[in-house]
Amino acid sequence: MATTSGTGPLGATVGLPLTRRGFLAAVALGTSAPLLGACSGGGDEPAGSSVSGGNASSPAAVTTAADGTQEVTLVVNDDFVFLPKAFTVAPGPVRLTLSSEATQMTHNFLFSAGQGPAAITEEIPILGPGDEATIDFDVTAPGDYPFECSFHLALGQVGTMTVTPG
Ligand SMILES: [Cu+2]
Repeated sequence: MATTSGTGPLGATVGLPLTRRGFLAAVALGTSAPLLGACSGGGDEPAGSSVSGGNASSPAAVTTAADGTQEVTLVVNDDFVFLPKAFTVAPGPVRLTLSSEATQMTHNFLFSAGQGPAAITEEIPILGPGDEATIDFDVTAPGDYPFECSFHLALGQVGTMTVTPG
C-alpha cells in the first residue's frame, strides 16, 4: 500500500543538468582545438581533422547548362583536399572548374593515369593561389574516375568523378 515513488525521479532530474553541461563543455573543447591546428599553417597536422568543413564528403553540385554541358566547380585551398572530393555526372559533356582559395599553395588537377574506365587527358597543369581554371571534356564509359593533384598525391589529395550508366 505504501508508495515509494519520489527518490527515483528526483535522482534522475538531478543528473540531467550535469550531463548536459559536461556535453557542452566537451563540444566547446572539441571545436576549438582543430581550428587552432588548422590556422598554424603547417603541413604537419594529421589529415584526419581537415574534413571539419562539412563540404568535403558531400557530392559537388553539378548543374546543367542550356546546351547540356554539366558544370561542376571544385575548390582547393591551403590544405591537401578537393572540396568536395566526389561528384557524379551522366554521359555527355562536362565543364570542370578548379577554383583556388589558397593564399600560398599551388595545386593541379588531372585524372589518375590508367585508373578510370577510359582515359581523360584534359588536365589543369598548374593552378596558383587564388587562380581559377576550367577544362572541358566528354565522358561516355560509366564508372569511377579517380583524379588527383599530382603535387600532393602522397598527401592524399585525391577524389573521384563517377559517371552514371546514363
Ligand atoms: Cu595540391
